[in-house]
Amino acid sequence: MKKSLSLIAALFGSSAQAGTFLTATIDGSFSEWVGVPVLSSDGGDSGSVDIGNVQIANDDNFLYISVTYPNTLSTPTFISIDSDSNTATGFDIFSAGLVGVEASWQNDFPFTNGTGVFNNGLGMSGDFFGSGAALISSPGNVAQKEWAISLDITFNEDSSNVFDDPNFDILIWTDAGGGDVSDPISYTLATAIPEPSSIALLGLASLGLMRRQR
Ligand SMILES: [Ca+2]
Ligand SMILES: [Ca+2]
Ligand SMILES: [Ca+2]
Repeated sequence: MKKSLSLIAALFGSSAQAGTFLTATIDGSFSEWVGVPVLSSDGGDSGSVDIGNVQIANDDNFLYISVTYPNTLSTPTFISIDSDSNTATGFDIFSAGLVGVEASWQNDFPFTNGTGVFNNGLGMSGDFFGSGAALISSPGNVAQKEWAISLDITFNEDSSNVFDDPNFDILIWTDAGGGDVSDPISYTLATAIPEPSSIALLGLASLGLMRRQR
């Protein structure tokens, strides 16, 4: 009985703490983002590109990111991922001590970072275009953008998967003007929440298990 109860607790516990399971369409229309938690809110900086609200979601195949830009200036936008959530490895953006990133995108263009090296030239492999490029809704200056990044991409350096660890940190930033950064965002890849019917089945299965153990 203890076993079946802890299994149920683990299933519900993990879905509550993880990110948002959602399939976004990279089309410059943002209705799917309504209701997705805002993980960093930093609008209101004057001057150049102002990183506003950042939302993140994923499905089984892609990581999705949405960023708003209150003054519609939005290029360039950089996405950087600290794949091991360790500030001591990878590159420290703006030497701010917020992240130590290993994988980055300038708008949609992919590149990799080494420890103390902004671009180590080794790159990534996988979707899109075989180079780990991101799919972006618009390259120009707009009030909101969305991205898709494949969860299958690998580092050329050692063929390891960028998203081997489902827990990682993300920084959205720009070097335009005086520069702007989001908060460092810790994200955990979400897994599909069981359908009500499968939850009911799970309940029945654990009832059966409890009976058998009596
Ligand atoms: Ca969309
Ligand atoms: Ca900002
Ligand atoms: Ca790191």
